[in-house]
Amino acid sequence: MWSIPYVRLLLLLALLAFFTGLLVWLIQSFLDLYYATRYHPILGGLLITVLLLLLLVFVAASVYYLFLFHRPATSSSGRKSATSQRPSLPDSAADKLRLTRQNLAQLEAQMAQIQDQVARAALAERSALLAKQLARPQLKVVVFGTGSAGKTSLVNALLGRRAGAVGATLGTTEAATLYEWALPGIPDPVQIVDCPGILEIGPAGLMRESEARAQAEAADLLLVVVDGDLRQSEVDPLRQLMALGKRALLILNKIDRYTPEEQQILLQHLRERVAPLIQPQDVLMACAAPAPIQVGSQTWQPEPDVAVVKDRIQAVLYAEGGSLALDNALLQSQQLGETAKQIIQAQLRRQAEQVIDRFQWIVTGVVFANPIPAVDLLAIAAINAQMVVELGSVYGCTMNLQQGRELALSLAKTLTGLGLVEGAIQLTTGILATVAEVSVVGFLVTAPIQAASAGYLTRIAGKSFIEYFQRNQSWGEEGIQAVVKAQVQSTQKSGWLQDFVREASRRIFQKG
Ligand SMILES: Nc1nc2c(ncn2[C@@H]2O[C@H](COP(=O)(O)OP(=O)(O)OP(=O)(O)O)[C@@H](O)[C@H]2O)c(=O)[nH]1
Ligand SMILES: [Mg+2]
Repeated sequence: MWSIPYVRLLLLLALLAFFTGLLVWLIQSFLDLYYATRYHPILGGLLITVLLLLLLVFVAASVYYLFLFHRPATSSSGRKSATSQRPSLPDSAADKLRLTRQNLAQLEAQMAQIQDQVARAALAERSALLAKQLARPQLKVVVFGTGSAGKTSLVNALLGRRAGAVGATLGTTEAATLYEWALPGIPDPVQIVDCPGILEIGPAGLMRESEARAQAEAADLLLVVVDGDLRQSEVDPLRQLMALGKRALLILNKIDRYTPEEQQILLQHLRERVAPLIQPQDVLMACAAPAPIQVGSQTWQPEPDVAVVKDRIQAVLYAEGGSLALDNALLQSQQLGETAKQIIQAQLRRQAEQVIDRFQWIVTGVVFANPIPAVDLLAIAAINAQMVVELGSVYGCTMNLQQGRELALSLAKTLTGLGLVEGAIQLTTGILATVAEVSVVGFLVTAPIQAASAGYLTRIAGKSFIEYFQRNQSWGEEGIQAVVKAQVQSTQKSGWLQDFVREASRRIFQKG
């Protein structure tokens, strides 16, 4: 059979021959025309120019198609299709290494901005570990799965010794345990990590699960152990790990509990469930600690059978170990950068919220002290201008009061355009009516209503500005209105206004 690249080459040659013939014919025709018109002052030159242009187009098109032909075709089989959900990484080892180092350097700068010492120390520890790993790569195989699936039994069987305690109850392995494992054909000893089980209930179970997940995230190769069909609650963490770019083998353990027919059905079913995250050849069966068999009055203890799993691990690490380690280091460095970014964002948000908090109370106090018949957005915008400047400085954007005023005014116009002023008055009137201490009768109530509405609108404005600064001083594709509406919805959903009105009536209105 002819291979596809060979057919493509033939097709390309045929096309080239056809177009060359066409070109020769064209040149001949042009030459004839040229000879016929060569003494004409304009037509002769024009024909030569057209001919040259045509030649240029032909050469450019040929170069382009030759380049396309030589580009490596993306394989539709093998690991690529199984990992279609993996993040894309550069091809060359040097690029991966360079990017990882770059990310680690960036992380240093990010860590310097983090105020929370615990979070900073945790990041520093992970980053130091990764740097050490880069300096002296050692492959890490992590055994992951639900409690009692037989993870420790599998580790023991692979190592050929009783390394970890095995037990029928959930939670036998309480902390991740690392063993060195010399595998034939793999230059350095591999690290194999036995994890506590996931999906166990209670605070201790949750703690153990988070440790198992952290280990899994650092794995070069994951062994996901199950002892039956996969539950949806098991598929979800698997999907998350695959999305992080993890390479995994799925091990159906305890196959001595099934007949050969049942084993095949289960295996087939599992292969379908995890496709395309895990390739069929990476879904394997094992019998890590077979139950003893009673033969008459005798008890016979069969040997563990994990040879298929061991062979596959060896083959994967042999063929892909180097690139798996580099991919893993790069992915981990990206993830650390992302975590640091989130911590910094949360920290900035907290600082920004404090600014908003302060201004919402200033505005409420000022409006309460100077009640006027209608909410005066212009007056509020004048105070909010300072809030915008302070919020900008939290996010590293220096702006003067005039710029702050312009932004505050444009937001005030949006609030009016969306009918939020009337909305705020209605909402606060309703809530104030339920706050027994404040009289809702007559003109007296105007001041609290105006004041609480102004405080609420200031908060909406402030939260909208957080979005604006977080997006590098942009309202995003959907514009200022969409941002404001989203803030209104989230503030209403949180029940913040009720608490605020109650607090305001206690702190300000009753004293007024
Ligand atoms: N029949 C059978 N039982 C097995 C097999 N592998 C493990 N077991 C049993 O399953 C139970 C749990 O085994 P462990 O290896 O402790 O399981 P684990 O996944 O490490 O459990 P945790 O550490 O609690 O999360 C033990 O009673 C084992 O004897 C197997 O291949 N066949
Ligand atoms: Mg265990």
